Amino acid sequence: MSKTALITGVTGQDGSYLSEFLLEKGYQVVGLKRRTSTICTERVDHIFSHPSFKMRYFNLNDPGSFWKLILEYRPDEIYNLAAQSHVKVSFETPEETVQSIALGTLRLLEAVKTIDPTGNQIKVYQASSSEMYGDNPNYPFNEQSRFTPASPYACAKVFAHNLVKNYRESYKIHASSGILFNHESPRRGETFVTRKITTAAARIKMGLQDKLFLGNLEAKRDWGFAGDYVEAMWLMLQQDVPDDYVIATGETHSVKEFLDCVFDHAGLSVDKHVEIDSRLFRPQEVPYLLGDSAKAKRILGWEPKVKFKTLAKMMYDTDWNEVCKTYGVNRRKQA
Ligand code: NDP
Ligand code: GDR
Repeated sequence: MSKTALITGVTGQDGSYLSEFLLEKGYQVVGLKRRTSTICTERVDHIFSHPSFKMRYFNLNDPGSFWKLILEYRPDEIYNLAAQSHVKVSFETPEETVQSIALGTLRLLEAVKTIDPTGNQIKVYQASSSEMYGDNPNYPFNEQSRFTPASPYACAKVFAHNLVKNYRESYKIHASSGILFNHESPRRGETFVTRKITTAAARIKMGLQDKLFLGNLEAKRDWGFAGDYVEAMWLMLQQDVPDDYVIATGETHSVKEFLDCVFDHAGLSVDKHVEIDSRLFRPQEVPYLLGDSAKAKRILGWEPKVKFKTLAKMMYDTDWNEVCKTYGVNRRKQA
């Protein structure tokens, strides 16, 4: 019998890669999406008619909506990916952020604990984040490193992370948290810095815009490829014992390095096209993130495959091809 997985946040970057990954493994995938005023399913449209894929409405702020779905599908695995996931936006909408991440996770854990009191049937994956380390200066970060969250988003993720541990220890539910460092892809949301850079570079190259406005270029991130990271989520739920795992590349690069890499590849001048806009700085910054995923390598056998420069070029090339498809070959020749 094939396994059934429920994925919250299926319309997001990770939800789409994880759905593909699980469908290839023969899972029945039930993707949960919230209602939005415009259709925003483009990341999963290509699998919509797959016979093992279903999409259902839910909302993390509406516990009844996922209680019903857990009872209806009796999933083997639940991947809790839904969240207001933008760090800077979390300073502007802290309550929505905390509701979706902290209370959303609590509601999900309560449902699992009550529906599966033995903890034998449902395994849960929680999307924890490297943002939880905040401005802790003692990198590289592993599962023992101290959390010093520096945004409402990170505070909510720490809350959810601690809850998962607490429910695991108190009620023996099989819940694991992946402390994932930044992971990107051509499907990354356009307001995160990597994709903002690659979409703008492609548009500048095509002559559709002239300037790219950015905030802090000095911040350093441990950037990996989302396609590699969803495998780690799945591996965590295949273990007999639930636990926490850091998932990272072990390399860190500044925003400036990512920008230079993309603009070099596109044949564009940073000096001519990029300007700093103070409105894009955050009330508190996370200056330096570097992960140590030795535990994931040792226990899960997981290692990242895609490297920094390959990732940056992959993202730019996809955006460039998209711009060419939309605006035509003639314009491409002029660019
Ligand atoms: P995205 O922002 O791409 O996707 C987030 C998903 O959550 C979307 O499907 C969104 O729906 C949904 N969502 C937001 N709020 C609600 C709500 N109240 N109820 C129901 N659904 C909601 O994030 P990613 O795919 O990049 O990340 C997945 C998870 O992993 C998130 O929890 C994120 O915080 C975490 N994470 C991400 C990292 C990364 O580098 N990508 C690193 C570490 C952790 P809609 O499409 O309608 O907006
Ligand atoms: P982050 O990703 O905050 O690390 O959270 P983001 O790409 O938003 O920022 C990375 C760094 O770039 C700097 N920056 C800018 N950021 C954005 N978005 N826009 C800009 O114009 C800009 N200019 C500079 C930021 O200040 C920051 O230092 C992501 C999200 O996916 C979270 O959900 C996840 O938990 C963490 O990664 C790990």
